[in-house]
Amino acid sequence: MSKCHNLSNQCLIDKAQNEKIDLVWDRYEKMLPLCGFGEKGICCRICMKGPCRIDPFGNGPQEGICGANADTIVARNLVRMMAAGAASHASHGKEIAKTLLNVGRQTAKNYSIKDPEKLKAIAKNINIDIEGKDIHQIAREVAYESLMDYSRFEEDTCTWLTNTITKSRLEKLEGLGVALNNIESSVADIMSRTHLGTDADPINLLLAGMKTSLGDYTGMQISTHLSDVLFGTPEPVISTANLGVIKKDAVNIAVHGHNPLLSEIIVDVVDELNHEAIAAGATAGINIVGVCCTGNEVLLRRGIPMASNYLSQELTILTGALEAMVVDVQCIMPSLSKIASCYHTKMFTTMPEAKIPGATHLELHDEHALENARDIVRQSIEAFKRRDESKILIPEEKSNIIAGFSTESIVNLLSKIDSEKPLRPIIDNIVNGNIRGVVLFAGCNNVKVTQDYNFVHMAKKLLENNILILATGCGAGAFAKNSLMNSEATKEYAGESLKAVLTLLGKEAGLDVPLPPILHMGSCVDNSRGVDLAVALANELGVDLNQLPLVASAPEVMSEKAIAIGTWVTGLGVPVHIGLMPPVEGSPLVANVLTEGLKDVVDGYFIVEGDPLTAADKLTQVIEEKRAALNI
Ligand code: BF8
Ligand code: SF4
Repeated sequence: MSKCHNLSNQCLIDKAQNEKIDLVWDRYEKMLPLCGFGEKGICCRICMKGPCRIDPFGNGPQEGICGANADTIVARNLVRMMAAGAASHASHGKEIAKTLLNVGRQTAKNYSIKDPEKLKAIAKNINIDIEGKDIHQIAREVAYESLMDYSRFEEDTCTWLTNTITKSRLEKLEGLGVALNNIESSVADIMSRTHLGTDADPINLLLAGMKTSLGDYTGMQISTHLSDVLFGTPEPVISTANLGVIKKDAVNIAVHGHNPLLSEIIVDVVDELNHEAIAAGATAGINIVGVCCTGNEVLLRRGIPMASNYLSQELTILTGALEAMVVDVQCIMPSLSKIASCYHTKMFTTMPEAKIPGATHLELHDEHALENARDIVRQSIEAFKRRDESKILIPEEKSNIIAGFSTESIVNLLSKIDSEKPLRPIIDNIVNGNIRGVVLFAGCNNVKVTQDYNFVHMAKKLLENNILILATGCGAGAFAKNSLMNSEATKEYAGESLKAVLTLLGKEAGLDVPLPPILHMGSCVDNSRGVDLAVALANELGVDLNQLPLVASAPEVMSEKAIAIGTWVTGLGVPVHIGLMPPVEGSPLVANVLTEGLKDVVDGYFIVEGDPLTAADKLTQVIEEKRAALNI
């Protein structure tokens, strides 16, 4: 078995070439040069008089056939991206809320309330009186109240927005008219106002975009916290990451996508079916591995190893040792089914809204979830028998990681040091400068950047500058795969004062080793955990979010969801770095609003910087400016 020492597992890319299988990088090459109009956001397909495109050099048309100019077209396209992101995160949350409702009604027999204390804490937080109510009634009421955020017609602000941000931030957002009352109507509003001949004012459009992006945030809060109720709140857990987690002697099943409703149940049935895998010749039994955010979900709660983040998802099949690729929703390359057909790998789709030609559709239903999971595992065991040994190439690389840093687990850990005020040790170290600030890394991989390169190089520089890092989504995947989420990374990369703090905190919290310098907080929807921690710190310090020495970064940004996330983070007052320019350059006005104008309105703004080391310097500078303004 040969070794891969490349960030992108080069040996499997070479293998694909030998086997004449196109991967994401090949398809990208074939697509070049990319359409310049599309890249700048100045093509419009909103009606059938077009498509229209604006000449960015000023020689050709400056207006579409209806008279829409570049500003209108760019703003319309951009806010439609935000609405798509919000719809994705919101529907994820809605599925989880509906499952909680069914658990409350005791009709979802395959799910249960794994963290009743968290359910009660949520009820309290969203002003539901729990006195004298049994746990199922509380579940029903919490689920109903959450589902109201999708269906409210009164003008009251969404419950999960109102109760999760600082008071002053809420007032600011309400004052601007962007604190929404209903997630789904905010998405519908974008679709309606961007229809031909409705909203042509770029600023008005962008404000609506901010509103729907806050709907994205609201949906994420619901997804994260109700998932914790159903599947457990993450606690620190030790695991491994990268393609080396795929085992030659096991029935390997990858769970991929975002929604933990099926993957959790698949993990549940492993023990009972392990003997069947062994009987089929897989001496190591069944090995579940994670891809993308479903992977993050089961990593945090169950310690399931992480095989891949977004860009290398196809490579899991190229190992020749993957029996099944089980997907739910979002960020699943349609190419997977074609590549699976070149191997013995079974590909399963499981959600009614996400079918892929060539895949076996085995739909997940509440009442049959266990049977569905057993069926998938048994078909995977059958697939194992059809393996072609000559096609197996599993890279050896895998990194040890510590994951599972929910806000609750951080507070629990720190309460061993100060039970009265658990966040105090972090705050004291931020105030005294041992920790200069915090960067939350989120977002995707993008084929326009060498996979994980920006994440890794930015992080190393920031750690050296004594900046603590939180991570979610494919950012967390990048750090996990590249050995940046363990105690050794603290010793190797953290600056002296950060290293001392993490060593001391690890010791005082009863661990033998330093805390990792990058805390894995979960999947993309778990960016809500980062907000929860920031809100707790802000409240403790008596400041608003925009005053904290805190910055977010998505250095390999790609998806519409990431655009929505970045936008609401700016809405919460926090600067956001992105490593690639979104499709807005065709309108200097819109580009300017995002990088400058937003600052005056919501305090947050976008910083666009492609070079990771320069980006790290810029973020360090922002953090130092925030510190100076706080007089610390
Ligand atoms: O929700 S980071 S590529 S997997 S969109 Fe997708 Fe981007 Fe990855 Fe998770 Ni988030
Ligand atoms: Fe062209 Fe206007 Fe139709 Fe867009 S909406 S395609 S700019 S005519």
